[in-house]
Order: sequence, then structure tokens, then C-alpha cells
Amino acid sequence: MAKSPAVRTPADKPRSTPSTTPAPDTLRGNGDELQQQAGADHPVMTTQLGIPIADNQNSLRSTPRGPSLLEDFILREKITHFDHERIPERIVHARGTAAHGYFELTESLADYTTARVLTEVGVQTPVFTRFSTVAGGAGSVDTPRDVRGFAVKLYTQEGNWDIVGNNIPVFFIQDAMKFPDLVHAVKMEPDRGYPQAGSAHDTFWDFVSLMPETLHMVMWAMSDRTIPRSLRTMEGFGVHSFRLVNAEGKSTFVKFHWRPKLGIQSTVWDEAVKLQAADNDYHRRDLFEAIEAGNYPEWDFAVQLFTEEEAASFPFDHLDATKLIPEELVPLRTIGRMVLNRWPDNFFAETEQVAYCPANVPPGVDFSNDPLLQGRLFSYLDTQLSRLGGPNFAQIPVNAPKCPFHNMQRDGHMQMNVPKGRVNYEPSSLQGDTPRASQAQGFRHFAEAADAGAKGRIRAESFADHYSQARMFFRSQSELEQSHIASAIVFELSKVATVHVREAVVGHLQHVDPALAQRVADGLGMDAMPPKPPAAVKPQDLPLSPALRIIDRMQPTLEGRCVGLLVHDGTNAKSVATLRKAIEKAGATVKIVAPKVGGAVMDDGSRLPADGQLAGTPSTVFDAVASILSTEAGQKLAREAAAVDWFRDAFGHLKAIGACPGTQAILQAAGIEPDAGVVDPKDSKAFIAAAQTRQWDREPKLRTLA
Ligand code: HDE
Repeated sequence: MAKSPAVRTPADKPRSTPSTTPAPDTLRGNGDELQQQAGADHPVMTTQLGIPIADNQNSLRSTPRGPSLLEDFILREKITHFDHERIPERIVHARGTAAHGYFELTESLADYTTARVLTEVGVQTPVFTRFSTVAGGAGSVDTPRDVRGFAVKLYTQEGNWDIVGNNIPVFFIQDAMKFPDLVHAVKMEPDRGYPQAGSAHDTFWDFVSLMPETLHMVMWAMSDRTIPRSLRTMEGFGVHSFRLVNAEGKSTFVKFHWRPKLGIQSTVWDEAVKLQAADNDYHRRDLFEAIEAGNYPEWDFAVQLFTEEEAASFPFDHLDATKLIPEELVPLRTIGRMVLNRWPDNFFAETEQVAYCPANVPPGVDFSNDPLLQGRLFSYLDTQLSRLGGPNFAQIPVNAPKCPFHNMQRDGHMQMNVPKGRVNYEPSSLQGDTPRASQAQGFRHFAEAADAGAKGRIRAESFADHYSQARMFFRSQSELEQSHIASAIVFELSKVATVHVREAVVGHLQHVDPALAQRVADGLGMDAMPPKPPAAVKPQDLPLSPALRIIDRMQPTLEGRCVGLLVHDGTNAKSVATLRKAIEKAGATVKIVAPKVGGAVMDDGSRLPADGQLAGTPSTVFDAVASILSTEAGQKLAREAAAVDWFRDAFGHLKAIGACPGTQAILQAAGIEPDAGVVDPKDSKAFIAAAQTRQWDREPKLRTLA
């Protein structure tokens, strides 16, 4: 009969259980080197229920080499918790990055609204702002061509207000009914499970070709807006019209805008593609580093205010989310600012668990009848029930209001509060301190008079024009931006294998702009222009809106940008110090790049540590680059692919290059013909002037745009 291995003797005692408590931080031998013990600075590790743990390295075993024991409640608890660490990711906007900060009102809107957050000038309201891509999963990359979510939770004194917007002021569809179809079409194709995080595939463009209402936003999606340089350089839009309601119950329509203090900046497409390989977390890291360095990202908050009568005179229906209101028509009024100044303590607890909902508005703010918004008012609360597991998600710290709150909602999964008393209903006469509704302070819906008309599944006639604003947007762009849009459409449609889908899209583009359609057809190598589909209403030539451009409106500044400075052994220490000082004075940060992360030995014998190793820190991650190299080092690096690519890419991505004489050998190896954006970094003024913008003139000489 086999001897039972499960009989324990004192000799089987788990080896890691110390007979005496070792000194703090003493690492013990005999296989338990990793065991760290509690001491003055370290609290005792416990189970979830507070049982102190003696050994966090070894599971409980019947003998040193025998089976593990079910009895090991410490192991079981640890593994069980781990097994349940993930919650469902967001169906859209799964990949996000967020930060805390504040909103400060600079001009009161007291004439328009009772909301205290919009009337109490100077009050700082805490915010939690989450930026996101739309199509990819939580683990996807930061820089695909995609719309970005721009969701702001304002913890006002009258409850949480969520402005859940995007970095594009219009949306793909007009009616909530189509949202699941749109999202299914843009996400990875269900049979093959790819592509991740991108619209360049058949199902998305098939949907576009059959839903011309998408075309205006498609123009935006193909513009440089969807390849932002940084989350700090994106505009944010509330998209829908909302209402402000004042003390007299009068309503004014409003559109919300966030305008980045650093101006709008985008990458160029080749750069965005290469960033996906260089740094999956490019935007997240950028925001983290800016906040850690005290360079707090800031946005102006602006509103467009307009009356029902003014809205009636617009050549489009403002309730249609595929339309924007040009600021030439209704000017923007800046009334506040948002500053993000604190990184979350814990990504999961805050960024992952935050639950936004466009239905969260304080008294004095109300909804419009935009049918897309109306659908959203339902969707967000609903999705949290499964994503966060039940009806008590508002108790999670990042979601909880920071003002007093009282109601009779009780129980449910993960109830964290312990309500006292006998009364959990209203009205009641048993207890004096139970919450009651307040006519004076409570939320009152705007008493909108209903339009005449019959009930039905109807799309308003005023929603029928799908092309005019797409045309306005495209024609308002600078020449180069138009080329970027045309090239992006060619790129995306070139990834569409189904010929009739490509043709149908080009067919629609003729309504937007015949020259654009021709450029795309040429770019796709089409022999003939595909037929133009009938339009529900004839597109109009609306006044152009130059305010919709990016390139002309970029701010010539180095503030908030990052310059990569390449050094090697023998680099002149003084030149590095001078250039660094000048760049930092201009508001940018400098990162030293060297062949080895340990740094390089300067000509004065000092060692300059590197922030990045050359092979792992391509120039794509910088706004501009410079190098200070000895002739010998330059010749050596001219034979190094990482160095040659560093300059070739910087040049191709239209960045300023500060190249000292020692660098010339690398420039030659990279085939760079120096232009006005390639300067000697000794002249720090010239370098800074060049680095304040991209070298747009360079682009047509470098690549063929559609
Ligand atoms: Fe969303 N959207 N959406 N959306 N949306 C979600 O809510 C939905 C729409 C936007 O950082 C989901 O909590 C429907 C427009 C942002 O957590 C979900 C419709 C705009 C975020 C949902 C829309 C947005 C979301 C997924 C059509 C721009 C991320 C998880 C009726 C104005 C917020 C979640 C964050 C998230 C539904 C249309 C922006 C599924 C049904 C238009 C920024 O509820």
C-alpha cells in the first residue's frame, strides 16, 4: 500500500515561515530571497479580511515537493481576486487616458442659466476628464486615425455634469437607431477579428457608402484632426445642441467648445503610423509627463448661444448632429477654462471605472430634441449596469458627486453605504430628516411647446441634406489640408477590397466636391468616374468657414513641445548646455538621446545621461530634433540605421532639424537636402524659430499627395 504523502511532520513546515521575525527588509536566503517583511515603513500584508500574511512567495503544500492544499485560503483568495480583475471594457471608447483638474468660470451666464457652475465667476469646480480613441480595444494603441472622445465630468455644487463629447463637432449619424450599426461596421470585422482600431476596411466604408449622412464626419475623420499630436492639443466639442434655462424659465440653445491653449496640433500620417510602433502609449505618456512636469494642459471653455428664432434661420437643422454651426455664423464666447493638474492615483479605480452620461446635467442645463442625443440619454446609464456590475456604480469614488446627495434608492449589488433609520420611502411621517423634493432648487425641465405633427418613425425633412456641410468643410480647408484629406481617403479605400464599395464612395464624393472625387478616383487608379447617386436634396454652396482649418491656426510657439537632442561621446558640453537653456526658455522640454542610455562622455569629460537610447527613441516622438556631434561621431553614426532613420523621419515628418557640422555625414546618408528647416543649432534663435511650426513647404517635395 502506497504511503500517504499528505501526513505532515514538523519537518514539512513551509520553509518560508520565519521562526522569528526578521529585521525589516532583510532578504533571507534558502530560496526565499524575495520575501520582504513588514517593518517600520511597511504595513503588514493581510488578506482582504485582515488576516496577517506570513509568506507571500509560497503556497501551502503537503510536503516540499508534494501537491498544494485546498486549505490554502490565502492562495485561493489571491487567485480568485486576480481571476476577476477585469471588467468589460467600454463597447466604444475603450482605450482612454484621464486626468483630474478644475474648471473655472471667467464670465457669468446668469442671463441664460441658473446653473451655479455657469454663474459663479472664479469658483473652481473639480473635473475628471477622459480622452479616448473610439474603435480600438482598451489595449490598442494611441495614434490610429480615429475620432477622439473628450469627456469632462464636472463635480458641481448641484450635482455632476458630464459633457461627453468628441474632438470633432459633428457625428456620423443622425439617429440613435443607427449607432449599433455604425459601431459594428467600424470595429474589427466579426468573422476575421481584424483590423483593430481603424476604419480602413470594407465594412466601415460599405456602411459609409450606403449612409450618405456620414459624409460630413467622414471628411473630418480623414482630416488631420484624427491624428492629433497630443491630447493636450485637441479641441473638444459637446456636439449636440443643449439648452440653457434661466430663472424665468427662458431657454437658449448652446453648443459647448473646449479650445486648447497650446493650439490644435496634429501629426502627419506617416508619423502617426510609425508612432504606433515607436510608442503604443504616446498620448498617455505625453499627458502624464506634462502633468508630472507641472506643464498643466489647459483649455478655454467657450459657448455658442442662439435662440430658437435664430436657429430657424440657419440653412441646416441644428438638431441634426451631422451639422455644425460655423463660428462665422454664431461666434464663440469664451466663459471659462479647464486645467488638468493631477494624474489619477490608480488607472483602474479612476480612468477605467469612471462612468460618464450625457444625461447628467445640473439644473439650468437641459437637452435639445436632437434624436442622437435623445438615444444617448438612455444608453450610458444602461451600459454601466453591465460594465460596472450593478446600480451602485455612482458610489465609486470617481463617480460620486462632491456635493451632498440624499435619496431613497437602496440596496443592490455592492451597496457601500449604510443608510440609517426606518424610513426608505417618501412621503413618510415617521422621521423628520428624510429627503424631500424641492421646487425651488430642483431640476426643472424646460417647458417646451410640442410641435404639431403625427407620431411615427420619421426622419425630419430638414435632415435630408447630407452633402452641403461636407462640401463646406472640405472647401474651407487650406490646400495642403485638402491634399491630406484626399490622400487619407485614397489610403483607406485602398484597403477596401470590395470594388463596388470604393466606387460607391467616390460616387458620393462628387456631391461633396467633384475635384475631390477626381483626385480620389485617380489615386485609386480608377479608369472611369463611377456614377453619382441621386441626392435627396440639391447640395448648397454654404459660406466657407476658414475657422475650421488647423494649419493656418497653429500657434507659432515651442511651448509644451519636446525636442530630441542627439549626443555621442565627444559632444561639446557647452553647446548642449546653451541649446538646452534656449529651448527650455522657449517653453519646451529637451530629451537627450544617445546610442546608450547610460549617456555619453562629453568633450569636457563629464557624462551626460540619456533620456532615451537611440535605437529605442526614434525622432517620431519629438516635435523637433537637434544634434551636437563631433565629426568622428557623426561619421560613425552615418553607418547606423537608427541614426540615419532618426533624421530621415524627422525630415519626412516636416520637423525642424538642428544639425551641427558634425551631423552632415548622417544627413548625407539619409539623403536629406537641407532646406530652411535645417539649421545649425549653434544659432539657437534660428532653430527655435524653425521648430515652432512644421515645415509645410517641404511636404509636396517629399511625397505624392492625392
Ligand atoms: Fe457614446 N457611448 N454613444 N457618443 N461616447 C459610450 O458609454 C452611445 C456618441 C462618447 O470616456 C458608451 O460608458 C450611443 C456621440 C464618449 O468613458 C456607450 C450613441 C458622442 C464616450 C455609448 C453614442 C459620443 C462614449 C460606451 C448614439 C460625441 C466615452 C461606454 C446614440 C458627442 C466616455 C460608456 C468615457 C461612450 C453609447 C454617440 C461620445 C455604449 C448609443 C454622438 C466620449 O454607452
